[in-house]
Amino acid sequence: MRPPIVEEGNAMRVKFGDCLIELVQGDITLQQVDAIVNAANSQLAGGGGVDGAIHRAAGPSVMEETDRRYPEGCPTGSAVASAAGHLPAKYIFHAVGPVWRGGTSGEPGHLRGACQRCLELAVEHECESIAFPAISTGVYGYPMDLAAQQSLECVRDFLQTHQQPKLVRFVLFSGGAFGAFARVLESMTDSH
Ligand code: AR6
Repeated sequence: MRPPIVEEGNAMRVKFGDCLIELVQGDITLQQVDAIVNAANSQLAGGGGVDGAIHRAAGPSVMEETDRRYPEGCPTGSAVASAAGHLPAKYIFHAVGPVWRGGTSGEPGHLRGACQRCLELAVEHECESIAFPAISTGVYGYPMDLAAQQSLECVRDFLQTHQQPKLVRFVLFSGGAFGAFARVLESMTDSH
């Protein structure tokens, strides 16, 4: 049976069992969810893009915590958790996506691994809701449509197996990113 699709403005929701995948256009630092995902680097050193925005909004306690708990950083294709400082969320999951090198250097597996580890962390930390940015699609150069395919497939497969977290939201910064994710999510509902 096709799951219901609800579209209103730049928002789209699709139910998978008891769980919801939601796409919105906006700023991830403003999301009222249990956990937000950061697109970090493997040194957890901070940087520009969404990483810079999250650390600025959360305050210095987050970097202090990641320096203390993860002095070795985090490997590409995985993620680590911290508290969320001044943000409305309870946790930040710092995910390290791959740098795009043409697609034959294991990039899809690494993007999926980072996404899946965040979902596992959400379950371990009893998060009912989690918000992702489009990991790797900025400085790391991953093509938006391919990133949307990997990320959404990862979430769909995880929800079908685990039935949690109840809400997985992708917060897309631009209309183009929103459109790319919406096309992939819509195509998934056809084969569901
Ligand atoms: N909310 C949601 N999405 C955002 C926001 C925001 N506030 N700001 C940017 N984006 P990027 P990457 C989008 O470059 O490619 C950093 O320096 C942005 O438009 O932040 O994984 C890290 O320290 C893009 O679609 O992350 C790493 O060194 C997406 O977030 C490196 O960049 C990801 O872009 C990671 O590169």
